[in-house]
Amino acid sequence: MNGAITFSIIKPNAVRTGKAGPILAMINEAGFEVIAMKMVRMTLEQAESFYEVHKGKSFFDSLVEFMSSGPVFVMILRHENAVEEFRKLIGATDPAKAEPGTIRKLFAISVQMNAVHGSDSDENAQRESDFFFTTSERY
Ligand code: IDP
Ligand code: MG
Repeated sequence: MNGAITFSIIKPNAVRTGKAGPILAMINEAGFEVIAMKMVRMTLEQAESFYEVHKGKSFFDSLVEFMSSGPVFVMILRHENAVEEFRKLIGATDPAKAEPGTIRKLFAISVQMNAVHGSDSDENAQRESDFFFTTSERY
């Protein structure tokens, strides 16, 4: 059975340019329920740990530097088939390849600064949610 939660980050470029509100509105309109949310600025070490699956890739150092460059919104979202539905809403990693009307198509500035993160599996949705939120921070 497909899971009911996914984990998302509104990335530093989007927060910095005042796009968190419009992105949250799109998430809300698409029927996702926010069950946990906070604004955090990751340390370099936290970003390295969060993205450890990408360690060794060419873009890793630049990615973790970017992700710790300013505050982000982290959140847990509830929806039927949440991981897959949210990936559809955000669009492809590369905004040039993202479908029209997706969050990344609308708000990304580059492959790296692609405005939002969305978990790629139920297992990672759990891991990423646990990375940022205790049980009492979820509603
Ligand atoms: P995803 O966010 O769509 O799941 P991943 O392949 O998991 O994409 O990559 C994680 C993040 O790393 C991307 O969202 C993007 O910010 C960055 N990234 C991925 N591939 C590249 C690249 O080729 N150049 C620069 N940054 C990249
Ligand atoms: Mg990914």
